[in-house]
Amino acid sequence: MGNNSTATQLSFKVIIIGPGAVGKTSLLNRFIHNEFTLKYKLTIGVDFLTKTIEYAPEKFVKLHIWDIGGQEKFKFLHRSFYEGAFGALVVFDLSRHQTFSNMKEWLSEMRSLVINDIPSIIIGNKSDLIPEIGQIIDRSEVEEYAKKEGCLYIETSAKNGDNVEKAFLELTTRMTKKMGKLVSKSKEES
Ligand code: G3D
Ligand code: MG
Repeated sequence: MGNNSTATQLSFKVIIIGPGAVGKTSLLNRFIHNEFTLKYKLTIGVDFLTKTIEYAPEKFVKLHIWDIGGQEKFKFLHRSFYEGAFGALVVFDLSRHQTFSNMKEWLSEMRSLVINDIPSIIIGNKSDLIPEIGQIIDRSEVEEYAKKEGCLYIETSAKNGDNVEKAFLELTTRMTKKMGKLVSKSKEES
């Protein structure tokens, strides 16, 4: 094969998790806009969306994004939901304090079910409400927690779009870096 060979397109499974009504589906809709195919997976009851993004000039990856949908409560389904995930967005709601501690449980459950450590971003969503209701969750506490867990922390608004694209891009960058490391490691070993 010469230089003309077309590279196979990378694709990653990404999961979006967190307590109910924090805005997971809204974030996904905001990110995907109208360029989405919605396939409802009856078997496991999750929404599955696909989007190809250009994460660097001329570099594309396809994201298969799994939204846990209304199945948050059915813990026995979580294992198959997590299977094969290569990146995660872990969401809480900046307007409801309880969702911050619930989100921590989601992150630790994910860590117990996903075999390898996968790039994860903690998202505080509904930042558009802060001017109205004030900063009810201490940002430095969230940042400290995120750092301890090795995650980036980003505040988003699915409503006005703030930082939504950024969150997915940051996650993609981390996943491609991780993939690059895995590839070079396997080359060293062979
Ligand atoms: P979920 O998928 O995590 O369960 P949804 O959450 O995306 O269904 O959103 C739950 C509710 O929060 C929805 O309101 C939605 O409009 C609202 N929401 C989602 N993201 C934002 C945001 O960034 N800002 C604000 N202000 N609201 C948001 P309803 O009233 O339809 O239940
Ligand atoms: Mg939802």
